[in-house]
Amino acid sequence: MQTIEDKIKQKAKNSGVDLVGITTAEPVSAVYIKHFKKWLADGCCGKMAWLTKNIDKRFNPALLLPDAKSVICTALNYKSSKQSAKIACYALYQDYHSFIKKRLFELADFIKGQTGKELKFKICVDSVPIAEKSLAQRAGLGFIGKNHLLTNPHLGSFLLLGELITNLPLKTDKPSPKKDFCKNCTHCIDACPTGAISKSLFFDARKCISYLTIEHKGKISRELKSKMGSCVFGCDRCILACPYNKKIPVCHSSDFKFFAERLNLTPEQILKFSQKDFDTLFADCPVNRTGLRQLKRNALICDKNAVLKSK
Ligand code: B12
Ligand code: SF4
Ligand code: SF4
Repeated sequence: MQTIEDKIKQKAKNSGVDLVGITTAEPVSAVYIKHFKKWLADGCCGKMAWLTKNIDKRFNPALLLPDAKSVICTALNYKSSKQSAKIACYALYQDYHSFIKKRLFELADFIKGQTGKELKFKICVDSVPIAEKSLAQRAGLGFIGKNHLLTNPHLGSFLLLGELITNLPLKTDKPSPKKDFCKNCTHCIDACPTGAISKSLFFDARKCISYLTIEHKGKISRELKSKMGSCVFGCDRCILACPYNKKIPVCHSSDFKFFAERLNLTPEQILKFSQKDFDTLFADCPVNRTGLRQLKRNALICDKNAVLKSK
């Protein structure tokens, strides 16, 4: 007979996500908390001041939902058959936040129907203060690689995460084994143009092109500008370099809409965009939150980098 856990996993997979695992709502490990606090104290979060808020909630799902007993962790494979060197792969699709949230709301309704009990729940996709990768690792979805991404040994790290915290006690899955999956590999570190990830395993968001192009509103130093290459929005270098991503299937969820028209955009085209062009192309996309002004700032840097490269 199918258990409630089996039914939940089946339902989630039928809705389009690729991985599902269950963990308790206990706080994340003391090592994680120590590491996170040191990371903040060292200023590695740059201007992402929101990361310094709701710290206790980030470490403890039960503070996000009173009576929380379990966390259902999901991951969506978003590898595409074609990639762009300018726009990060996840932004070639519709906005994953609303896509995953919708599936998790449906999952909550399903659980209510199956158990007949009152279900308290909280849905988290990226923007809620919660340690998503750490919980996913504890739910057995994968390991955290040297590129700092949650990586599944069979599905790689083109994965977007979402969680459903519930007051329903559920049988949990085994955490991902604590073995060294990366071994001697340093492909991601070698591929990172700015040294944001390094052999010291220290992630410096201030140097990360993803941070610089998406989150950072102010000026970018000349040195970092030159290292941004052609990245107009986000960066996939440390994902693309990972051997775990070489033989994985592409995104199978046909409902997760892919916008091929975002693939071959040039910095020159972006620099000529009107607000209407921008709104039309990025209406349902994470690029939308970054805004046209910042996208043009990034495009100008990439345009100058291309001119310098051609000399
Ligand atoms: C802030 C943030 C960023 C920041 C900082 C990134 C970072 N690595 O911390 C910036 C803007 C740079 C960023 C970039 C990207 N992001 Co982001 N980001 C987040 C966010 C909102 C919080 C992460 C956070 O708390 N960071 C602070 C650090 C201290 O904590 P941590 O990430 O939990 O990682 C620590 C632990 O994992 C610990 N650790 C534990 N075990 C191990 C083992 C090893 C070997 C190592 C090295 C470390 C380690 O060390 C880490 C560093 O201190 C999460 C969503 C969420 N709520 O969790 C998404 C999230 C991490 N981002 C995501 C994505 C997709 C990206 C990009 C790929 C987007 C892009 N293409 O441009 C890049 C990847 C950059 C990278 N290599 O990490 C996904 C990652 C999915 C996955 N497979 O892991 C998430 C989970 C969003 C989601 N819901 O899917 N992001
Ligand atoms: S996203 Fe780009 S800049 Fe950031 S750590 Fe990965 S390779 Fe380095
Ligand atoms: S590229 Fe190599 S070191 Fe980096 S996450 Fe993948 S396996 Fe680990």
